[in-house]
Amino acid sequence: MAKIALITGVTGQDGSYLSEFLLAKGYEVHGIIRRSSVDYRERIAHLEGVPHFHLHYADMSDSMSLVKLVGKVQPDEIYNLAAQSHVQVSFDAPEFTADVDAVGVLRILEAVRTNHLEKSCRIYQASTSELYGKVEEVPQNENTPFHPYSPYAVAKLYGYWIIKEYREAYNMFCCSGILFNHESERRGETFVTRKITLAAARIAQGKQERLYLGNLDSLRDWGYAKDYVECMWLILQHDTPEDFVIATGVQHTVREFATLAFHHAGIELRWEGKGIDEKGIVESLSPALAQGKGVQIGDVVVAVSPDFYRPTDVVNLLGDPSKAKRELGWNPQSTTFEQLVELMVAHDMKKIAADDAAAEIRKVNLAEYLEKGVDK
Ligand code: NAP
Ligand code: F7E
Repeated sequence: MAKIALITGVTGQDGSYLSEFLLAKGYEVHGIIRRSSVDYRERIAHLEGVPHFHLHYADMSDSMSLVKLVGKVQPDEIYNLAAQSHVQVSFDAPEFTADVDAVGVLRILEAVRTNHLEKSCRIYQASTSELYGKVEEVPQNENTPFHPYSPYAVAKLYGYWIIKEYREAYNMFCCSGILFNHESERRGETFVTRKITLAAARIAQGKQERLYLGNLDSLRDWGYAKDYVECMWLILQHDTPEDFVIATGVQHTVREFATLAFHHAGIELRWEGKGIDEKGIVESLSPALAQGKGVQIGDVVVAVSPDFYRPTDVVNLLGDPSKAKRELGWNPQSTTFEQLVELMVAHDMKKIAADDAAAEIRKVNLAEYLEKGVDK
């Protein structure tokens, strides 16, 4: 019998990679989707219609939908990835964030208990390095005290503790993966890495003049999302239910990420100024770009905007993945920082060129429509 997995957040970056990973392992995969007026299934479009991949409407804020779905699917494993996952947005929508990211976890646990699956169903909770927040030690491991520093992190802290509580109170196999930032070519476009790789590609192709960022000094431990979903699965295959830090153990600033991303787009940057006045200036160009009419040496292509500062910012995340290496046999360095940046930029260089071709076709279609009219 194939194992049955239920994934909340299946349309997200991690949900899409995890679906592929579990299907390849022979699982029957069920995912939760929400009704939307626009198409948001881009990341899983290639999986729709694949045998053993099923989508169901439900919502993390709707207990009944979760209870009914867990009863119908009877999962062996639940991967709870659904969340309002943007830290800056959590300052603007704190109540929604708490409902989905905190109480949503409780709803999943109760849906499992209501269906009497607590002895058979294992649950993975997408916890986060944001729990360490205003960090109390560097690097951070499973025993580092938490100091959440945003509405998102506070909501996720509830999720972490309610998972621990149900593990102890009801002897359930439920665990947190404390994952540090993980990125990919499928990363949401407003997270800093993807915002940078897309902008570097647009600037190199003459489609954007400047990229505005917030705190350039912020330090992150960035890994590759495709490598990290394996850990979610390994955590649920472990003999005992435990929490694990998943990280690379290597740290870089936002500025370093931008410098490397622009390098792969053919633009060498030098940095001038401090704080709000800091600028990324074009120092030199690849031979291909040097011949073009777009970006020029001396152009300011990166500037700082206070719009992207947060009321409280987490600035020094570095994970210690020793436990995951030792107990799960996981290799945190299978994709390095350098490889990650390179593959994201390569993807976005192609995407921006292709988007342009599509926009050209739309322009021609629109011109034809305007000329001929709708009914002619
Ligand atoms: P993501 O791309 O933002 O995806 C979030 C997913 O949650 C989407 O599928 C979204 O559905 C779904 N969702 C949001 N609200 C929902 C609701 N009310 N009901 C049902 N589904 C809802 O996030 P990600 O990067 O894949 O991250 C996955 C999980 O890991 C999240 O819980 C995140 O907080 C956590 N995490 C991420 C990182 C990271 O670096 N990526 C690190 C640590 C922890 P729609 O498509 O319909 O919006
Ligand atoms: O910010 C700084 C910003 O939004 C990283 C989520 O997946 O990882 C993610 O949360 C850093 C912060 O990710 C801009 O101030 C500078 O210090 O890419 P981010 P995040 O906040 O770390 C954790 C582990 C999660 O759990 C979350 O779900 O970059 N930064 N300039 C900027 N950030 C953004 N977004 N945009 C800027 O322009």
